[in-house]
Amino acid sequence: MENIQQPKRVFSGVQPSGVLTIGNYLGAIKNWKKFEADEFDSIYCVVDMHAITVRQVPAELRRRTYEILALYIACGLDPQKNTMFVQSHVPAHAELSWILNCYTMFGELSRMTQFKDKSQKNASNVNAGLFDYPVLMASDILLYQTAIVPVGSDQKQHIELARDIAMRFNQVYGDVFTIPEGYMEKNGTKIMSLQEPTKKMSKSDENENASVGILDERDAIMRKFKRAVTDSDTVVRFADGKDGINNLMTIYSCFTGKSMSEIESEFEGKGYGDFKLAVGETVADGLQPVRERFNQLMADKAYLESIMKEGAEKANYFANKTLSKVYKKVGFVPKIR
Ligand code: ATP
Ligand code: LTN
Repeated sequence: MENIQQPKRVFSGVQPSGVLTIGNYLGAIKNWKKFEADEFDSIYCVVDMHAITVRQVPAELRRRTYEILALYIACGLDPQKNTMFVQSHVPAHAELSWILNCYTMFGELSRMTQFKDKSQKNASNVNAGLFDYPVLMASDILLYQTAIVPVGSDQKQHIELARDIAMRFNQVYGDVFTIPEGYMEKNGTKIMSLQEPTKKMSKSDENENASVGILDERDAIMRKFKRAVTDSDTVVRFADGKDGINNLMTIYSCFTGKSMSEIESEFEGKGYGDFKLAVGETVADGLQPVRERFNQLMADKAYLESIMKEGAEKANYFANKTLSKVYKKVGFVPKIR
């Protein structure tokens, strides 16, 4: 008999915790398009439950949840070919999370660098959810029997933990979970701050010149690139210690598809000023269609809601299959109907 291969499940998510940056775009969303091929079955989530690990203004959280969904589509994802949904619409995420908490060690969570960073940044609100964040993320991934998780490199440690939890559970109960693998591009998995190029560009950075938003206007984009921190050298080349220039070259390369040596030749004999201008223009041009599509989508809430609804129905179906299996394995009495 012909061996019909099951499509591989792909899962990823973004928090509606701020305005998305070109870091989120290049490190994550832009790369998801390739998983629309037949051999994959992709699910993208707006992880609102993760977002509340840091205090959010409710009306803003609601608006941003719509915005992230609109951005998924505006960045090129076809809602017919991908399942898109909102995390809090699928209760199984919270339910599995509780179970997996009992299979995750305190020591493991204490070692998570994101927890350490965020505890420092939010010193007055180091809540249990912030500590437990990676377990909810493991639940997101494992509920859908995910094989591939496309993310930026800052999420590597969380994916490793999700794998460890899955293996630990499977060792006790048999093959319940697929063991997921992180997927990172060679280029663009860590876009750096334009102001402190040794730090990751982050949507929650207070310095607005540090990050470029996917929805920034052309003027703002040009201004931010003009002000980007570089070095005292004058040659556009990719080299150790040239963090600012390396970062700008990476961004330029992601938008144009040019290699580092092609970029070096293109700007031979030209100064940083010309280079920054070119990067700004390329980024502004590249994002223009995204911004236009985004504005159209945000004007049609009913359409976005129809996608959320359909996505949640599919996601609930898949997620509940895994959750029932887990409940049975750990010894819970099935619901009496
Ligand atoms: P926050 O600053 O609120 O912690 P964030 O900007 O890190 O958020 P997330 O929602 O946590 O964004 O991440 C969404 C996706 O974007 C993840 O896959 C993450 O790895 C990726 N990502 C975030 N920042 C960058 C960056 N600077 N470079 C590349 N990828 C990134
Ligand atoms: N922690 C992730 C967001 C996230 C995620 C996920 C990514 C939550 N659940 C599941 C991939 C798969 C972040 O990017 N900060």
